[in-house]
Amino acid sequence: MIFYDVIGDVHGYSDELEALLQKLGYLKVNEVYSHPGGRKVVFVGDFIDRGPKIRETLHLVRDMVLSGNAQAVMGNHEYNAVCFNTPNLHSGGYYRKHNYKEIHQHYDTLKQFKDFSSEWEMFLDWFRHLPMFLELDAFKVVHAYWNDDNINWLKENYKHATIGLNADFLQAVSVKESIAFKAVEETLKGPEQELPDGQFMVDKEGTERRECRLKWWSANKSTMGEGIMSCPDSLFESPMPEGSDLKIFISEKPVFFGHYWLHDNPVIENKSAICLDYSVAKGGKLVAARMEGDQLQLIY
Ligand SMILES: [Mn+2]
Repeated sequence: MIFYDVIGDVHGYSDELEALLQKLGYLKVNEVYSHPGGRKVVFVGDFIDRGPKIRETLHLVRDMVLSGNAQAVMGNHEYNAVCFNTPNLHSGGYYRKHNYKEIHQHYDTLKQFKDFSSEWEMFLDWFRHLPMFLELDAFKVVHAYWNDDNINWLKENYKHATIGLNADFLQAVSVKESIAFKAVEETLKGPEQELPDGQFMVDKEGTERRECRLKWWSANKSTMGEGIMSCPDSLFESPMPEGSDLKIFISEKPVFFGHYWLHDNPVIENKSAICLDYSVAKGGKLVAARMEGDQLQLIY
């Protein structure tokens, strides 16, 4: 029986990652972190962008994966990096635009790999072959959202170990409204909820948006304040818009995910769906879920 520690979004904060691994009892042996009791780590993705030590983070995580001490799923930032670096032979350019917005989001990674381009190619190739979900004996892992239809589509169509994110796959996903687009977009970025007419929220880039991130894992969706992220104050007590998915997510095996930039102290709201992203890249905490049989503990 192998026991696991699932770790949230690292975003280039390798010092915090090392501190957490040490707290969890992992030791650096022959340059790679491993656990003397045979425990393994699962990473929920989003290793790059934002933080000061992106290269160090990637080396640490990839070395743990290649030596069998960890598994990792792809985050939207790894997916975006692959798209940013893959030429679109159908319409020119790349599968992710190279405008100011995209460059700004990706800037810390570009800067830190400026003199290490062949190393960056190696990591990009590793990203191309990361799974988008994991289903283990006792739990499941995904970067943003577990939806059985999306996961089943990925099982059939995304062969991470062999083909991975090749140009054909990226082309299929680039067609908005396709099943491929929905499966990848929602799995890596989560489902969205449209606000009622005339309402909008202001995102972290200062852009007005009618689409909000749906708190799909929320154990209570009776008001918009509980059902969506960054809910405008004026809508906090309003009921969720008609047609919203108000079902409470239930899963026999807990689903661990990251992506949502939660803050305050880590809590388990819904035992079926547990977010581990507590915004280490915004002064928050890097969080692990320690699984021991049926026991689950958040460590940070
Ligand atoms: Mn993310």
